Amino acid sequence: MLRWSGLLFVSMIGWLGAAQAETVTMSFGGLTSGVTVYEENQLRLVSNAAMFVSGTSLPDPPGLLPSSLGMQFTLTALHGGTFDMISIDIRELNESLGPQSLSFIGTREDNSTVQVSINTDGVCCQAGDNFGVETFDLSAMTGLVSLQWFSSLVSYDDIVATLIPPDAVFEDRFEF
Ligand SMILES: [Ca+2]
Ligand SMILES: [Ca+2]
Repeated sequence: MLRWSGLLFVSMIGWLGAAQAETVTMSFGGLTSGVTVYEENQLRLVSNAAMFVSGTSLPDPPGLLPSSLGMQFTLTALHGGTFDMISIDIRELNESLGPQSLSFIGTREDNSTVQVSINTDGVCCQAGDNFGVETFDLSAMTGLVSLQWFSSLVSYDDIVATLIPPDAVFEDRFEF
């Protein structure tokens, strides 16, 4: 008669159907002036100075108005995975300022970085011209754990990103 002389371990490792990637937008509908943390749709934006509400001269008010030049913004995601940037809407604070330059720095899980620099066109802020808002393509920035930038003389709206779920590993161990 066959007898177990010891313990038999069976390890089962499999892939669950991965959760779907989801594209979300931070459109600042719940922003209140004076905060340094704002969360919307699983995205978290943290600043080192107060964020103000930009209530006018945007196609989809409100937006985000920085309280000081050069203040730092850090965008992260709350869903536990990484995120791919898609775009951000930016306009100059007023027409006399001319084109504004910004550099976005994305950090990946392995601490490598990817940078995208943009320049606005200097045109602002007529209603017939989308208030001078431009949508900037940040889709080169994929697999991020954070996105960081220092503000210039601009306001912001509609930060769009795709949330990439963490790898869903199913592991179970049976003991007989
Ligand atoms: Ca908005
Ligand atoms: Ca513009």
